[in-house]
Amino acid sequence: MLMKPFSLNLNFKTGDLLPHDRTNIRRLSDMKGMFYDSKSEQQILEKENPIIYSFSEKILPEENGHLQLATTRILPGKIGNEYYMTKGHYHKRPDTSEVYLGLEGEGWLLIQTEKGEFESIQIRPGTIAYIPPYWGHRMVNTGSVPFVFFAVYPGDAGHNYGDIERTGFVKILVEREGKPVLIDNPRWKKE
Ligand code: S6P
Ligand code: ZN
Repeated sequence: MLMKPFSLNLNFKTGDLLPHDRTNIRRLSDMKGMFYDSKSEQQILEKENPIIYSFSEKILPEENGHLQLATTRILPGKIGNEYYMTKGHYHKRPDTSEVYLGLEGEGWLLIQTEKGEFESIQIRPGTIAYIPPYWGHRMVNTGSVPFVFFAVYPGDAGHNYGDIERTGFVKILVEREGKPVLIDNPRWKKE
């Protein structure tokens, strides 16, 4: 069936995408074990369960030829000295790419292959980052305000979180003397 063209409204400051079909909220309890300082994680969870990020999606057919549209808002904050971040994922169809556009706040895109090749790209409002096929991706908020970005990716890309949950990322972003620094992830293991 032929789909009718449509338009949406994207608020560059807040990331609100209107109309959207689904908003997902990820709290610290949804990311157990993903921040390296498990002691801080536990101490925080005993008192509260903070929202780390939320993302809103326009649901489109999960088919080759279509595109998916989403905005993400990562709150400012840290667990221990590691900045709030997305879980990160590979695509279920690994030969699919993605485009990120920074809208508000600042952060870093961490990207890696399954074999452990690693790159990072600083994202500011107006930065477009191209994530080629086969690279896992995670965004990190290193600023003091919400970090908001827009994503476009193939309709049938899907998400594979399992590999990242098992291995984490090669490097993690932590605050040292008030500045973001990339350090080796002590938990990184090759498959
Ligand atoms: C989807 C795209 C984003 C993320 C969102 C949340 O391919 O990369 O919409 O889904 O930023 O991150 P994550 O890693 O929890 O899916
Ligand atoms: Zn993706």
